[in-house]
Amino acid sequence: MSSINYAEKIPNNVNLATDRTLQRALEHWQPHFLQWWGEMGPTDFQKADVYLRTAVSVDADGWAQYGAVKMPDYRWGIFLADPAANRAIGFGDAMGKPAWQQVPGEYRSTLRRLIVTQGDTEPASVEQQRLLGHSCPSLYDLRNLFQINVEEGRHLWAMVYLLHAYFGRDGREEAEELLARHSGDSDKPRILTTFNEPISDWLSLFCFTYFTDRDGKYQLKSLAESAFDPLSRTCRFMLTEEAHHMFVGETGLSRVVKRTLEVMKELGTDDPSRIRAHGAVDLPLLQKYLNFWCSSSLDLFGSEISSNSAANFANGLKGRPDESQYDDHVLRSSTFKMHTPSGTEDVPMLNALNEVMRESYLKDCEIGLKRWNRTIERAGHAFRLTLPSSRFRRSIGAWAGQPVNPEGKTISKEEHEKNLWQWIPSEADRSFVHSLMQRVIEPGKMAGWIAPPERGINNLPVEHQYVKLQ
Ligand code: BYC
Repeated sequence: MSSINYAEKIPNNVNLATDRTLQRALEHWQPHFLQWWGEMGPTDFQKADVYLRTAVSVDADGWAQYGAVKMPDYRWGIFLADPAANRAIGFGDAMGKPAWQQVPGEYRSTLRRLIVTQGDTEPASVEQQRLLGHSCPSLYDLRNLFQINVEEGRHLWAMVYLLHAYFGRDGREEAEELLARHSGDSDKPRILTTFNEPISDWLSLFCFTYFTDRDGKYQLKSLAESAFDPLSRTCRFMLTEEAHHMFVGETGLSRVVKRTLEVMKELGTDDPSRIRAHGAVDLPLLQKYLNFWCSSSLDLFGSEISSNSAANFANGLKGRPDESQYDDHVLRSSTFKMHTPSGTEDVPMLNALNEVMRESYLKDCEIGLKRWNRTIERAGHAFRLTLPSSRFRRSIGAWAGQPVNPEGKTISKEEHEKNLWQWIPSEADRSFVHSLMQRVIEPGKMAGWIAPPERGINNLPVEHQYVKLQ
């Protein structure tokens, strides 16, 4: 089951050939996807040979094969993790009953909405990043960007497969709509806020892959618990690809910190203007980017108090990441102390699950910061990077629109307005960062604002020509 059939037009491990109607429907969608890729995917690099990995099996070991691929020839397909024998529902009111192989009628529209929302983020991120290739800091980074882009394209395939296979005509229509909405489009924007933010520089890309892809990890893990088994299996395999995207974010930001510290040492200063004049990202500027992308990504968990999250959990549609780590999987009798602008209240745990997930996400985000701060400390500097409070700059939920500073303190509207550009990138900050984004394409060379990676891809040296531009 786990080996992937590449002989077919659409590579898959779901025996697609045995369902001619579904196969035809997906083969009909395939050229629409390729057209979307051509129009909205990375600009101008479609003829380049990119050192990409492609899934060859969904086994834990050795699923990837590496080689030079032109992106439009990437074998996007449908890969589900192997089924777990006799899988039972692991949480909610139907806990212990057999997992569903089909969509129960009463949950059809909610499940479809969850799958569409998940699916919408994948092409959105490709659209957000489409111009970045022109300003890559190295061929190594360019290759990583394209690897992420093709895999996000595959994640779209994952959701489109579910829509086509289990949601009939509505599902097919939704699959078309996934190609019709576009990131930042004023008429048909992407569904979730963060996916309409432009990503026009690599510092933003690294923050996005650090913070937003990590939301992806949490959301996919919670959908991997779903009673709807095909969704669970799809998400389990997607998570193996997601790990690389977060790696790009974490190592990218580590390399920025490293390079900045080198420049600070070289110049013997921590004066931001001198560091900028030397073509590096000063630490307060990096902090602003962290504040921006972290706060935006915190919105992606939804409202603090949510009847959607309660119903999704109780009905078995969406669990908590790593549900088995908890003792109580029904949550009908526990409460959560919730802090909102109107005070502190005990909320039924089921309604607080978005906040529970947001809190554990923030703890996960801390890990990278601790590492970067250790490097900064070792270099002898007092500056520390921090995560903004989950109340800062929120657009969704109880704290939406509240004047709160990055430490989480409510302040006056005037003070908030006056200081906002001290906390998130101002126009001047963004144009400085853009000025650093000069493309470097000599193998092994790096832009001056970022240190080289510690190692190359798949045991190749950093100097390897990861992208052959035509
Ligand atoms: N922007 O009760 P509420 C990834 C909507 S990232 C705009 O507050 P709920 C990736 C919400 O949809 C992971 N709208 O929250 C990363 C709902 O609208 P409807 C993506 C928002 O429903 C990098 C209404 O507000 N996957 O994979 O409990 C690169 C009230 O909802 C936002 C998923 O998100 C927002 N930020 O939870 C590539 C998983 N937040 O439905 C990929 C699927 C909330 O009433 N989605 N709303 O019209 C979900 O599980 C849930 O929809 C959410 C919201 C977690 C997003």
